[in-house]
Amino acid sequence: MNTLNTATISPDSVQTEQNQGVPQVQPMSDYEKFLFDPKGFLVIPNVLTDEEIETVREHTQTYVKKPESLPEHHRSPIVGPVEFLIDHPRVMGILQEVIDPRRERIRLESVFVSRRSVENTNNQWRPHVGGMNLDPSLSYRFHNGRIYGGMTRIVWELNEVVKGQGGTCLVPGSHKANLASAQDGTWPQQADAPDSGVWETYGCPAGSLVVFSEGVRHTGSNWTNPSNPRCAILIAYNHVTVRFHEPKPCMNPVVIGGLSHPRQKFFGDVWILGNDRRNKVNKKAANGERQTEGEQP
Ligand SMILES: O=C(O)CCC(=O)C(=O)O
Repeated sequence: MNTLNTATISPDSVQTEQNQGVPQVQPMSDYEKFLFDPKGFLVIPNVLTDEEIETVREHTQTYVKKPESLPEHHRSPIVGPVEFLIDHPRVMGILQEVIDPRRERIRLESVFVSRRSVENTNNQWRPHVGGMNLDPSLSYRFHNGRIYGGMTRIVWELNEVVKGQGGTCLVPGSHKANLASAQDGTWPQQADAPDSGVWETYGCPAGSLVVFSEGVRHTGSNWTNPSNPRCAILIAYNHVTVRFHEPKPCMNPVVIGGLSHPRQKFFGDVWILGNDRRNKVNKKAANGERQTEGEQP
């Protein structure tokens, strides 16, 4: 089980919370919220600097092609020099708006590297999800002036994406569709044709961020851009009370233990009381305070 409490402490994680300062958050603008709510997705160009893009590309290449050359606790797409992506200020600003304003109520539940190219002839067109969904894992609701979203996908595009040539395709508004639902098997087949007219996609420079509610109907698409392949890191976050994906082998206790302590918390287990209690006990221990009986983490 890849939970916080089973993580192994490695040399990279010895910094304490106190000396790492308060995590930075860049809030969504009102206009971004206005767009995200009805459409269910957003594309934010040029989020990473050139230097950051190079660092992430280099780590991704090594992780994909020669994972054994990395230390064991760096064998994952979002660790080592790249762990800043986990709680990038732009990402936290979005997640704290669409999942929960409290950082400790957000879990990171899945990650993978997406590579597509003109040479890869496997059909990438596999539409999934769509329709108003009240299951907690994929739900999306607007209530009392704020969004309560479930699984939220962050896509870091590390190479240029040319519009219509292989980026993710999405049906805007489909997370709010009332008359058809993927989970009930009533999504109209004709809408899933790539040329049905309901699909939207994007073009963006390397280093851009795409975010979508997993409740939106979406699919990968065939890469037809001969100038560069797709190289992207896709991360799924969810509310701490639910879990959709099984634990990813690349986010095992050794890897999680190699993260800085605040980032390890994104991999806590799916409960609130236990996590809160453990946080309090760990804080007391870090402050050198005595623990009362039964307060073991
Ligand atoms: O690879 C893509 O473009 C789409 C990814 C996807 O289908 C998903 O995140 O569920």
